[in-house]
Amino acid sequence: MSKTFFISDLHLEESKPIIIELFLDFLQQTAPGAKALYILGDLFEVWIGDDELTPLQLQVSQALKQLSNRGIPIYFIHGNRDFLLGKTYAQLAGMTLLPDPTLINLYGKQALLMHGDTLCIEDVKYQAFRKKARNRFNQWLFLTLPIKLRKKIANGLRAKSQKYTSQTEPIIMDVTSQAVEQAFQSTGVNLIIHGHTHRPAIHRWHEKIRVVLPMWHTQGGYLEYQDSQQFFLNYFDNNGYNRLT
Ligand SMILES: [Mn+2]
Repeated sequence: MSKTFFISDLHLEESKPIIIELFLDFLQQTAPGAKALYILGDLFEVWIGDDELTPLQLQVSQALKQLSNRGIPIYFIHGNRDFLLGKTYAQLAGMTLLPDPTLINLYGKQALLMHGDTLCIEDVKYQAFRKKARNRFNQWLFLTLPIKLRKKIANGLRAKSQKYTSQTEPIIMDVTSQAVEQAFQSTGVNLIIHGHTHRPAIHRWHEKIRVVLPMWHTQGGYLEYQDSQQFFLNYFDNNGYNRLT
């Protein structure tokens, strides 16, 4: 049986050693059983450029590279946290960067992969920020700044984002049905896989399926998609596995 794995929203950072450990474990024990691994954004909580790697970033790149060396291709779509992750790091980690969104052929079925933030169009303030942050010139400018200053700006943005998230209605920050419909219609797919909202679920609407990947807060989780077109959201912690169909 062949299967493909999808993960997102690990938000790796030094202050969450349990999640780091779960992920390294996943890469060593579980991911080698997959035909390919897709990371759909927010692998890291913060990313300010490829030019100065933290011990965590280095450790993760080595673990990813090990998996890729075992013959498991790894694909990466940027999240709203790690959108500055560049080709240098991707190469180091043995990952192939993909645009958001990306269409893939999943065992004969077309699937649309995305981080998911572009589906949250009701969040006007975030979308305005996203437009600025994804502007190539702005990114180039940011990356020319000294690392210390970049860290300061990133921390400021993070604090602002946390405050904003805590003060904004969750429904505003969720996907809107209009954007979801548009994504289905414009691509003609029946399957969308994304993360970002931290509301893991398998939504079914007639023949259309939208899988929202789990975030890694207290446990790990991933989508296992089998060549039989069966799929599962699997959760695990140090004590074992749980499966949600
Ligand atoms: Mn996100």
